[in-house]
Amino acid sequence: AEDPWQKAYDFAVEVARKAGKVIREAGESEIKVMTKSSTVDLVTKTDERVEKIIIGSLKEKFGEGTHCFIGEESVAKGEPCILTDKPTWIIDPVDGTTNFVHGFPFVAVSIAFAVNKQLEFGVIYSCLEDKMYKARNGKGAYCDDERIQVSDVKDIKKSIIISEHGTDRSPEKVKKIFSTMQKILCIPVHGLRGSGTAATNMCLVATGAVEAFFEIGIHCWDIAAGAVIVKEAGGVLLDVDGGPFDLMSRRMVSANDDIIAKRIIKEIEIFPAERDDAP
Ligand code: LIP
Repeated sequence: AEDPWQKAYDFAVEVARKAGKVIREAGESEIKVMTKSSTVDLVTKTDERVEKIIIGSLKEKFGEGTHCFIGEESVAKGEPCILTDKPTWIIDPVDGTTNFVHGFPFVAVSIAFAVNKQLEFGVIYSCLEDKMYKARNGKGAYCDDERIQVSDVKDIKKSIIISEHGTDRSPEKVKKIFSTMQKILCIPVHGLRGSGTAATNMCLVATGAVEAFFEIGIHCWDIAAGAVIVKEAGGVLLDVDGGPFDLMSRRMVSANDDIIAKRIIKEIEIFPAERDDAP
Protein backbone atom coordinates (compact mmCIF):
# COMPACT_ATOMS: atom_id res chain seq x y z
CA ALA A 1 0.00 0.00 0.00
CA GLU A 2 1.04 3.58 -0.60
CA ASP A 3 2.75 5.29 2.32
CA PRO A 4 2.42 9.07 2.04
CA TRP A 5 4.74 9.77 4.96
CA GLN A 6 7.69 7.50 4.16
CA LYS A 7 9.78 10.46 2.94
CA ALA A 8 9.06 12.41 6.10
CA TYR A 9 10.02 9.36 8.18
CA ASP A 10 13.34 8.90 6.37
CA PHE A 11 14.08 12.58 6.67
CA ALA A 12 13.31 12.57 10.41
CA VAL A 13 15.95 9.86 10.90
CA GLU A 14 18.49 11.97 9.02
CA VAL A 15 17.65 15.10 11.03
CA ALA A 16 17.80 13.22 14.36
CA ARG A 17 21.26 11.91 13.50
CA LYS A 18 22.47 15.38 12.57
CA ALA A 19 21.01 16.82 15.81
CA GLY A 20 22.65 14.08 17.89
CA LYS A 21 26.04 14.91 16.43
CA VAL A 22 25.61 18.56 17.45
CA ILE A 23 24.70 17.45 21.01
CA ARG A 24 27.67 15.08 21.23
CA GLU A 25 30.08 17.79 20.13
CA ALA A 26 28.52 20.38 22.45
CA GLY A 27 28.98 17.97 25.38
CA GLU A 28 32.72 18.11 24.83
CA SER A 29 32.95 21.84 25.55
CA GLU A 30 31.70 23.81 28.54
CA ILE A 31 27.92 23.71 29.02
CA LYS A 32 26.16 26.84 30.25
CA VAL A 33 23.13 25.84 32.33
CA MET A 34 19.94 27.86 32.74
CA THR A 35 16.69 26.95 34.51
CA LYS A 36 13.00 26.94 33.50
CA SER A 37 10.06 26.04 35.79
CA SER A 38 12.27 25.35 38.84
CA THR A 39 15.93 25.29 39.88
CA VAL A 40 16.13 21.62 38.82
CA ASP A 41 14.36 22.08 35.45
CA LEU A 42 17.45 22.66 33.32
CA VAL A 43 17.94 24.00 29.83
CA THR A 44 21.10 24.81 27.85
CA LYS A 45 21.98 26.77 24.74
CA THR A 46 22.31 23.36 23.07
CA ASP A 47 18.62 22.53 23.68
CA GLU A 48 17.64 25.79 21.99
CA ARG A 49 20.17 25.54 19.17
CA VAL A 50 19.31 21.92 18.34
CA GLU A 51 15.57 22.64 18.32
CA LYS A 52 16.21 25.48 15.84
CA ILE A 53 18.27 23.15 13.65
CA ILE A 54 15.58 20.44 13.67
CA ILE A 55 12.61 22.74 13.03
CA GLY A 56 14.62 24.74 10.46
CA SER A 57 15.51 21.58 8.51
CA LEU A 58 11.92 20.30 8.59
CA LYS A 59 10.47 23.65 7.48
CA GLU A 60 12.96 23.86 4.64
CA LYS A 61 12.02 20.36 3.46
CA PHE A 62 8.24 20.43 3.94
CA GLY A 63 7.45 24.09 3.54
CA GLU A 64 6.48 26.73 6.05
CA GLY A 65 2.82 26.90 6.88
CA THR A 66 1.69 23.43 5.83
CA HIS A 67 3.22 21.58 8.80
CA CYS A 68 2.88 22.50 12.49
CA PHE A 69 5.56 22.19 15.15
CA ILE A 70 5.41 21.50 18.86
CA GLY A 71 8.92 21.81 20.28
CA GLU A 72 9.91 21.78 23.94
CA GLU A 73 11.92 25.00 23.78
CA SER A 74 9.47 26.81 21.48
CA VAL A 75 6.65 26.04 23.92
CA ALA A 76 8.89 27.26 26.79
CA LYS A 77 9.13 30.54 24.89
CA GLY A 78 5.34 30.84 24.57
CA GLU A 79 4.47 28.98 21.35
CA PRO A 80 1.18 27.03 21.57
CA CYS A 81 1.12 23.34 22.48
CA ILE A 82 -2.04 22.18 20.76
CA LEU A 83 -2.42 19.12 18.57
CA THR A 84 -4.69 19.82 15.58
CA ASP A 85 -5.57 17.64 12.56
CA LYS A 86 -2.74 19.23 10.56
CA PRO A 87 0.53 17.35 10.03
CA THR A 88 2.39 18.10 13.26
CA TRP A 89 5.96 17.45 14.36
CA ILE A 90 6.47 16.92 18.10
CA ILE A 91 10.09 17.50 19.07
CA ASP A 92 12.31 17.19 22.11
CA PRO A 93 15.75 18.35 20.92
CA VAL A 94 17.54 17.12 24.07
CA ASP A 95 15.62 14.65 26.22
CA GLY A 96 17.63 14.14 29.36
CA THR A 97 19.00 17.64 29.69
CA THR A 98 20.10 16.95 33.28
CA ASN A 99 22.02 13.90 32.05
CA PHE A 100 23.57 16.01 29.29
CA VAL A 101 24.72 18.65 31.77
CA HIS A 102 26.28 16.04 34.06
CA GLY A 103 27.72 13.75 31.41
CA PHE A 104 25.40 10.90 32.45
CA PRO A 105 25.40 8.89 29.25
CA PHE A 106 21.73 8.80 28.21
CA VAL A 107 20.68 11.74 26.07
CA ALA A 108 18.18 11.48 23.24
CA VAL A 109 16.74 13.43 20.34
CA SER A 110 13.02 12.68 20.05
CA ILE A 111 11.03 13.44 16.90
CA ALA A 112 7.43 12.32 16.32
CA PHE A 113 4.94 13.08 13.58
CA ALA A 114 1.15 13.10 13.86
CA VAL A 115 -1.63 13.58 11.29
CA ASN A 116 -5.30 13.91 12.23
CA LYS A 117 -4.10 13.65 15.85
CA GLN A 118 -2.76 10.13 15.15
CA LEU A 119 0.92 9.45 15.62
CA GLU A 120 2.37 8.24 12.31
CA PHE A 121 5.99 7.62 13.29
CA GLY A 122 8.56 8.20 15.99
CA VAL A 123 12.34 8.50 15.90
CA ILE A 124 14.56 8.50 19.00
CA TYR A 125 18.30 8.90 18.57
CA SER A 126 20.16 7.98 21.75
CA CYS A 127 23.10 10.08 20.69
CA LEU A 128 25.80 9.16 23.22
CA GLU A 129 25.17 5.44 22.73
CA ASP A 130 24.75 6.05 18.98
CA LYS A 131 21.55 4.02 18.75
CA MET A 132 18.80 4.98 16.32
CA TYR A 133 15.34 3.79 17.42
CA LYS A 134 12.46 4.24 15.02
CA ALA A 135 8.97 3.02 14.28
CA ARG A 136 6.40 3.69 11.60
CA ASN A 137 2.74 3.07 12.34
CA GLY A 138 1.93 -0.52 11.33
CA LYS A 139 5.46 -1.35 10.23
CA GLY A 140 7.29 -2.46 13.36
CA ALA A 141 9.94 -0.92 15.58
CA TYR A 142 13.69 -0.96 15.00
CA CYS A 143 16.95 -0.21 16.76
CA ASP A 144 19.37 0.65 13.97
CA ASP A 145 18.34 -1.98 11.43
CA GLU A 146 17.23 -4.67 13.83
CA ARG A 147 13.60 -5.32 14.63
CA ILE A 148 12.85 -4.89 18.35
CA GLN A 149 10.22 -6.55 20.50
CA VAL A 150 8.94 -6.02 24.05
CA SER A 151 9.62 -8.61 26.76
CA ASP A 152 7.26 -11.58 27.15
CA VAL A 153 7.41 -11.60 30.97
CA LYS A 154 3.87 -11.79 32.38
CA ASP A 155 4.78 -12.10 36.06
CA ILE A 156 5.33 -8.72 37.70
CA LYS A 157 7.64 -10.46 40.20
CA LYS A 158 10.02 -11.19 37.33
CA SER A 159 10.01 -7.63 35.98
CA ILE A 160 12.13 -4.49 36.00
CA ILE A 161 10.09 -1.29 36.16
CA ILE A 162 11.24 2.23 35.30
CA SER A 163 9.98 5.43 36.79
CA GLU A 164 11.47 8.90 37.13
CA HIS A 165 11.31 11.60 39.77
CA GLY A 166 10.59 14.52 37.42
CA THR A 167 11.44 18.15 38.09
CA ASP A 168 8.66 19.11 40.52
CA ARG A 169 10.03 18.87 44.06
CA SER A 170 6.93 19.88 46.01
CA PRO A 171 6.94 17.60 49.06
CA GLU A 172 3.39 16.19 48.50
CA LYS A 173 4.28 15.10 44.94
CA VAL A 174 7.64 13.64 45.91
CA LYS A 175 5.92 11.74 48.71
CA LYS A 176 3.43 10.20 46.29
CA ILE A 177 6.15 9.32 43.78
CA PHE A 178 8.21 7.52 46.45
CA SER A 179 5.17 5.86 47.98
CA THR A 180 4.28 4.44 44.54
CA MET A 181 7.86 3.29 43.99
CA GLN A 182 7.99 1.68 47.42
CA LYS A 183 4.80 -0.27 46.78
CA ILE A 184 6.02 -1.47 43.40
CA LEU A 185 9.48 -2.36 44.72
CA CYS A 186 7.91 -4.40 47.51
CA ILE A 187 5.55 -6.45 45.29
CA PRO A 188 8.48 -7.38 44.91
CA VAL A 189 9.82 -6.73 41.42
CA HIS A 190 13.33 -7.64 40.29
CA GLY A 191 14.30 -3.99 40.24
CA LEU A 192 13.47 -0.34 39.73
CA ARG A 193 15.46 1.74 37.27
CA GLY A 194 15.50 5.09 35.50
CA SER A 195 17.75 6.35 32.69
CA GLY A 196 16.91 10.03 33.18
CA THR A 197 15.18 10.39 29.83
CA ALA A 198 11.62 9.38 29.10
CA ALA A 199 12.50 8.74 25.46
CA THR A 200 15.28 6.28 26.31
CA ASN A 201 13.10 4.68 28.99
CA MET A 202 10.47 3.94 26.35
CA CYS A 203 13.12 2.43 24.08
CA LEU A 204 14.12 0.16 26.97
CA VAL A 205 10.49 -1.02 27.17
CA ALA A 206 10.51 -1.55 23.40
CA THR A 207 13.68 -3.68 23.41
CA GLY A 208 12.48 -5.79 26.33
CA ALA A 209 15.23 -4.66 28.74
CA VAL A 210 12.49 -3.59 31.16
CA GLU A 211 8.80 -4.47 31.36
CA ALA A 212 7.34 -1.01 31.96
CA PHE A 213 7.94 2.71 32.33
CA PHE A 214 5.42 5.09 33.90
CA GLU A 215 5.52 8.75 34.88
CA ILE A 216 3.24 11.63 35.84
CA GLY A 217 4.55 15.07 34.86
CA ILE A 218 6.18 14.22 31.53
CA HIS A 219 5.30 16.27 28.44
CA CYS A 220 4.07 15.26 24.99
CA TRP A 221 7.51 15.84 23.42
CA ASP A 222 9.13 13.42 25.92
CA ILE A 223 6.86 10.50 24.95
CA ALA A 224 5.34 11.05 21.48
CA ALA A 225 8.06 9.23 19.52
CA GLY A 226 8.41 6.61 22.25
CA ALA A 227 4.69 5.89 22.10
CA VAL A 228 4.94 4.73 18.48
CA ILE A 229 8.11 2.75 19.19
CA VAL A 230 6.59 0.92 22.19
CA LYS A 231 3.35 0.17 20.34
CA GLU A 232 5.15 -1.10 17.23
CA ALA A 233 7.40 -3.27 19.41
CA GLY A 234 4.23 -5.00 20.61
CA GLY A 235 3.71 -3.03 23.82
CA VAL A 236 0.77 -1.11 25.28
CA LEU A 237 0.14 2.48 26.38
CA LEU A 238 -2.38 3.42 29.04
CA ASP A 239 -3.31 6.34 31.22
CA VAL A 240 -2.19 6.00 34.86
CA ASP A 241 -5.85 5.44 35.83
CA GLY A 242 -6.20 2.54 33.38
CA GLY A 243 -8.08 4.58 30.77
CA PRO A 244 -6.88 5.21 27.22
CA PHE A 245 -3.50 6.88 26.67
CA ASP A 246 -3.76 10.63 26.08
CA LEU A 247 -0.61 12.26 24.65
CA MET A 248 -1.42 15.68 26.12
CA SER A 249 -2.36 14.50 29.63
CA ARG A 250 1.19 14.56 31.13
CA ARG A 251 0.74 10.98 32.40
CA MET A 252 1.45 7.59 30.95
CA VAL A 253 2.11 3.91 31.55
CA SER A 254 3.99 2.08 28.80
CA ALA A 255 4.46 -1.64 29.19
CA ASN A 256 5.15 -4.90 27.43
CA ASP A 257 1.52 -5.95 27.94
CA ASP A 258 -1.77 -5.29 29.67
CA ILE A 259 -1.14 -7.60 32.61
CA ILE A 260 2.01 -5.80 33.78
CA ALA A 261 0.51 -2.35 32.99
CA LYS A 262 -2.63 -3.01 35.04
CA ARG A 263 -0.67 -4.47 37.96
CA ILE A 264 1.42 -1.27 38.15
CA ILE A 265 -1.65 0.94 37.77
CA LYS A 266 -3.05 -0.65 40.95
CA GLU A 267 -0.14 0.88 42.88
CA ILE A 268 0.16 4.33 41.28
CA GLU A 269 -0.73 7.24 43.53
CA ILE A 270 -2.01 9.83 41.11
CA PHE A 271 -1.28 13.53 41.63
CA PRO A 272 -2.48 16.38 39.42
CA ALA A 273 -0.46 17.70 36.46
CA GLU A 274 -1.80 20.45 34.22
CA ARG A 275 -2.38 19.23 30.65
CA ASP A 276 0.05 20.28 27.93
CA ASP A 277 -2.86 21.73 25.93
CA ALA A 278 -4.46 23.56 28.86
CA PRO A 279 -5.70 26.98 27.72
C1 LIP B 1 12.87 15.10 31.16
C2 LIP B 1 12.69 13.63 31.03
C3 LIP B 1 12.82 12.89 32.31
C4 LIP B 1 11.59 13.24 33.07
C5 LIP B 1 11.40 14.72 33.25
C6 LIP B 1 11.72 15.59 32.03
P1 LIP B 1 13.92 16.94 29.44
O1 LIP B 1 12.89 15.74 29.88
O2 LIP B 1 12.56 12.96 29.93
O3 LIP B 1 12.84 11.49 32.14
O4 LIP B 1 11.62 12.63 34.33
O5 LIP B 1 10.06 14.87 33.67
O6 LIP B 1 10.59 15.87 31.27
O7 LIP B 1 13.47 18.15 30.20
O8 LIP B 1 15.29 16.52 29.78
O9 LIP B 1 13.68 17.06 27.97
